[in-house]
Amino acid sequence: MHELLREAGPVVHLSRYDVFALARYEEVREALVDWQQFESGAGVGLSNFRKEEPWRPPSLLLEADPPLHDAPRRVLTKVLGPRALHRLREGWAADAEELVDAVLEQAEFDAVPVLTEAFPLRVFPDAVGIGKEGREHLLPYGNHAFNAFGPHNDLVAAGAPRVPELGAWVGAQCAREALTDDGFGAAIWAMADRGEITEAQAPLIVRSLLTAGVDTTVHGLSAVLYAFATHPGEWQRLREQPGLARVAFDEAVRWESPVQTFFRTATTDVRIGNAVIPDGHKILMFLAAANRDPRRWADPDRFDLTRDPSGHVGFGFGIHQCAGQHVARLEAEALLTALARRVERIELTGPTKRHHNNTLRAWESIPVRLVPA
Ligand code: HEM
Ligand code: OVM
Repeated sequence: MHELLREAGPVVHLSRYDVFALARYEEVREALVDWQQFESGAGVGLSNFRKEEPWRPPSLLLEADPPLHDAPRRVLTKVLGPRALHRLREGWAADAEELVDAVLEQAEFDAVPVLTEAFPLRVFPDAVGIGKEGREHLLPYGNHAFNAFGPHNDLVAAGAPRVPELGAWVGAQCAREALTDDGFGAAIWAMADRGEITEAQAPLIVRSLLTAGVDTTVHGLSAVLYAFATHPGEWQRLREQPGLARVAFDEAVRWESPVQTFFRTATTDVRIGNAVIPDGHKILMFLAAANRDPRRWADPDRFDLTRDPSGHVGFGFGIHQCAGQHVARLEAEALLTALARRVERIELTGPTKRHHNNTLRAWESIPVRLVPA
């Protein structure tokens, strides 16, 4: 389908939803960068916030445009930046080693619950600084948030009944009093004390971390694990050169695009090629199609550690480019490094199963055997 969309033209009108689809690398990247003509404030899903009520108060990051976007973004850039993450590095590496040691006791297991969900859930909520109670709500909440970008189908309907309960729990975790004094959450509140953001903005910025920070890394780690399970030669390469862990993760994000799509809204009539996207219409950016566009990538369907994946749009591009990408890379580096040290081969032992989500390309089950080194 992605190939058909790319080959149909630089922009494709999808009549069922009256949206304009971009699937080529150049056009997707151009739309991501051009926040003036392609706004986020009307929502980055199918629904137009100017006409339809959002399912929760909009994100101050994802669903905001400059100048409102500026201060929250500056805050997250600092809070999730290299200096803050450096403090977590050793601890996360030790956590990964401990987890890998423990799973090597089992002959065969499902890598999704046991590794790719377990690791982010072990390190990320503590790094934000939320309490120990209720953490089982994080994945369902994030899953629903990614479904809620639309379309309004059975997946959204199935998640809707739990929104009051999950939303109330997430909201409560964002309060200053609910957060430890040494995490990302406290650092966001400290920015409010310094006047960088208001006290009303702080909890919503914490909410962004709890919404976007768990499911994404789970499915990103699943993607890289599945890639290695099905590309044993690339696993050997990583074992010989563990310094490739970060490149491997970015290549997996390019190859699989755990976040498949985001929308924008045209702020004026926008010409692309010979077509005009009318003011107020929705633009659907196929990040995954752009990440495999043969116009940009040689042999795009290959998972290949020798390629330079930089420039992929799996984390977006421009002013909204993923604020948590360094967190995601650090988690991946910790887990892959621990695995590369101890595991000779990753073998699939049964059929894998997809997890269906409107926005995420995700796994429900990846049965594996890890052959110890
Ligand atoms: C934005 C993907 C992990 C927090 C984005 C965007 C993408 C993305 C494509 C751009 C949205 C747009 O242009 O409209 C991913 C992927 C991840 C990941 C593939 C993991 C493999 C994380 C993590 C966090 C996070 C771990 C939090 C710690 C955010 C936030 C934004 C964002 C707050 C909004 C930034 C803004 O609008 O300025 N992410 N993400 N993400 N991501 Fe991530
Ligand atoms: C947010 C957010 C950011 C990125 C992705 C996302 C549900 C949410 O700021 O809440 O997906």
